[in-house]
Amino acid sequence: MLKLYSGDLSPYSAKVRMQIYAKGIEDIELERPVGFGTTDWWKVSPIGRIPALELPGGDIIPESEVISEYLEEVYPTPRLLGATPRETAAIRAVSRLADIYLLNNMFMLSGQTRKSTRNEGTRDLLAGQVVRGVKALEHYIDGSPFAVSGRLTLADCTLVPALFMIENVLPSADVDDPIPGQAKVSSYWAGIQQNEHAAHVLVELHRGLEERRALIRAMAAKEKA
Ligand SMILES: N[C@@H](CCC(=O)N[C@@H](CS)C(=O)NCC(=O)O)C(=O)O
Repeated sequence: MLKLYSGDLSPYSAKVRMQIYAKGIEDIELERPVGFGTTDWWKVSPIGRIPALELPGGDIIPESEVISEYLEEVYPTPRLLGATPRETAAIRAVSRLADIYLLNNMFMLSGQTRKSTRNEGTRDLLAGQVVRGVKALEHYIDGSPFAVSGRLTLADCTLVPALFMIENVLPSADVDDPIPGQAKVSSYWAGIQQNEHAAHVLVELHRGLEERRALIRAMAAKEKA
C-alpha cells in the first residue's frame, strides 16, 4: 500500500490529492506526518516538506510534481496528461505556471499576513509576482471550466489549490485578489469549482484554513492573557 503524507491546508498536497480523487485511486493511504514541522520529519524526508509519497518498504518520493508524474505512470488511466506531446506541453505549462509563479509565492506570502511582523517590501515583491502570474495565466486558458483540453488534467490539479490560496490568503496580506480582474481566469475559477474533485479538495483546504485561523486566534488570546 502507498501512503501520501499530506495536510488539509497544504496546497501542494491538495494538488496530489485532487489527482488521486480524479483517478479514482483507492489504495493510497492519506496521513498527516508525525513530527511534521520538526526535524523528526526531516529524518523521514530530508526536504522536510509535504506532500511525500511512501512506497512499500519505506522508500520516500518528495515534491508534488515528481509524485504526480510517478502516479501518472503507475495509474495511467484516466490520463491527466495529454494525448500528444503538444497537448502534454500545454498542460505542463499551466501546471508549472501555477506551481512556480502562483503557489510558491503564495506559500511564502502566507508568512506576511500578520501586520505586526510583516515586511512590506517582501510582501510587495511576492504579491507582485502573484499578480503577474495571474495575468499570464489569462493567456493560457479560454475561460471554460477546465484549464486545458476541455477535460480535467494535472493543470487543474495545480491551479485549484493555487487559486484557493490567492482568493483566501492574499487579502489577509492586504493585497487585492487579482482573479476578478482577469475575465478568463475568473470564469475558469467559477466553473472548475463545480467539478466534484475540485470541490472535494476545496472542502479540505477550507477546513485546514479554519483550523489554522482558530490556532492563530488561540495563540493571540494566550499572548494577550
Ligand atoms: N516544491 C514542493 C513544496 C512543498 C511545500 O513547501 N510544502 C509545505 C506545505 S504546503 C511544507 O511542507 N512546508 C514545511 C516547511 O517549509 O518546512 C512541492 O511541490 O511539493
